Amino acid sequence: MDQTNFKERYSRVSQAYDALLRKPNTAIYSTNGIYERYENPILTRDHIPLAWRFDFDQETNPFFMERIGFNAVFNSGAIKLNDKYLLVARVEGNDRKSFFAIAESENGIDNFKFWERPISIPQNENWDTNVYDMRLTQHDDGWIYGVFCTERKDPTAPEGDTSTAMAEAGIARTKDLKSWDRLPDLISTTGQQRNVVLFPHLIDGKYAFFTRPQDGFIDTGRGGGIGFGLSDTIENPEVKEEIIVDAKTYHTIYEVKNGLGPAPFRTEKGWLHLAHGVRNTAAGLRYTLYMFMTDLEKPWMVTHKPHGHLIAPLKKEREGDVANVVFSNGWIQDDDGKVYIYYASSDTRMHVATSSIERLVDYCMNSPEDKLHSHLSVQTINELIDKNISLR
Ligand code: M1P
Repeated sequence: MDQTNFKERYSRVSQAYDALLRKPNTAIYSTNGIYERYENPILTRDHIPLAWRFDFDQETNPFFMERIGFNAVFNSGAIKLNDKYLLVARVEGNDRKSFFAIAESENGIDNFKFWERPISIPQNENWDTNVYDMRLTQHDDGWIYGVFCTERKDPTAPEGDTSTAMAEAGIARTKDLKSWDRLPDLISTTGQQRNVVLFPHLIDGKYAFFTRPQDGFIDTGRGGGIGFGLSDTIENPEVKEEIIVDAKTYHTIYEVKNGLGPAPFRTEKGWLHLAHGVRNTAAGLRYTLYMFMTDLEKPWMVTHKPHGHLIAPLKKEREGDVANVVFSNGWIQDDDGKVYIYYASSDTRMHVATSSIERLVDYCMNSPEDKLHSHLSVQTINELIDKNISLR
């Protein structure tokens, strides 16, 4: 076959793209009973619209070659709006620049299709070099906020150092996800911030943020874990004091660092949180997802925390640009309590797992905690065995 013929290539590439967008997704039977994984990833670089990649003009692109390449689609914020399941995906080009683009599905599990254009985020005076990992919050004030990481070269980096970067929390808001206003970046007392999430309600008349203080770009250093702080206004956001909600802790799945995922869900029993935890291994950092619950009135106070991870990278999820990573910054709750957990694997592609508020609350409230020592883990297992023996 002639691989350079414009018409043949156009037809073949278009057919494959259309087939991918129509591909159904099926739940895999869950042995843990907490959530279901699905057979296929829901969003990949192959879902990028062809009009973003190819020049359709035979005069200027006689071989129908790709003109703009895309590397990955991952860490997506999520929201249900006008009955559509929407992901604000982190799209990474071959040039390594990430930006945001919205993909829409009727059912939240398959047939995700990108909107016609990516999002154009307005720039403040200090331009972003790179943006990623947007958390969406439908706030009581009527706006939908997107809080994301804005990355710029560290101005204090010594001459010749072309890689040391600074991470801060950028903030934009919208009513329709189409036009966005940019607010100033969040100011905090710590050097850098990533994984910042806006809480949906005011607390004592102030905007409340979950933060992740860090004193280096990769290394959180003295930043102790998932933090929390209040800002008087959202137009000039500044958190003057941060308390640690969930500390990084020796010999846990969040020993090196952790960070909140999406904005938490309110339930009758407390706030449900999804977060990522990072530990180090001989093969590099391993990112897994875990959950905890906080007090309804004091969302900065942890009330329940199951041991270990909820979702860890499995099989093909382990492969990708940054191997052995699962990361989530988006989930959706339906009116009937069904929960769609959107997670990325290995900084490469997006997946969905489904559960329910009822099941996740049960999981958080009734799973044993990490008691931080092997012999106590054995004791916990023996307690369950004893109970089961007594039922015989
Ligand atoms: O590469 C894994 C993840 O690393 C960062 O997360 P954290 O700040 O917790 O280390 C982010 O760059 C994230 O986008 C990425 O998926």
